[in-house]
Amino acid sequence: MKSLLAALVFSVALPAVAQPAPAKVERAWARSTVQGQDSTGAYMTLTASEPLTLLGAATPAAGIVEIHQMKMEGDIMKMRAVDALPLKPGAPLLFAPNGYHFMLMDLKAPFRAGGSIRMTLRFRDAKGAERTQDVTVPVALAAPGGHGH
Ligand SMILES: [Cu+2]
Repeated sequence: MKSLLAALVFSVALPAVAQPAPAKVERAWARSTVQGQDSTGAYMTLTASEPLTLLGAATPAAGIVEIHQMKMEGDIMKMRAVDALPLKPGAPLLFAPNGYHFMLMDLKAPFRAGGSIRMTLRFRDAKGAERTQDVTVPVALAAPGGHGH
């Protein structure tokens, strides 16, 4: 029974290893928190190599992760949750303060600059199959790499 289970796990795990990452992830970072703060933003640039829809993300560091969009409505900056985001192959999609971002809520511990969190991005590909991608996201006070956009 044990060896059958091991074989099953192996055969299930194998295709995931062989599959290339659905998207290129660049400039990932999450904003560090101050005492008592229980939500923060995570940012990155995603470039898909095939048509993808971003469905969401998860991290052990937060109870809830939502895709948010910041938008000016008149003179007021408003934030709203987005269900899913289409990614065009080769067209970088920016997650940045004042734009799309991952809203991390119900944080399990303070986010300290210099540390990092693990995030799992969830996509749907053109065939309707769900794909996931693990990302290591450094925690920082501000966007790394100066003023690059
Ligand atoms: Cu937000």
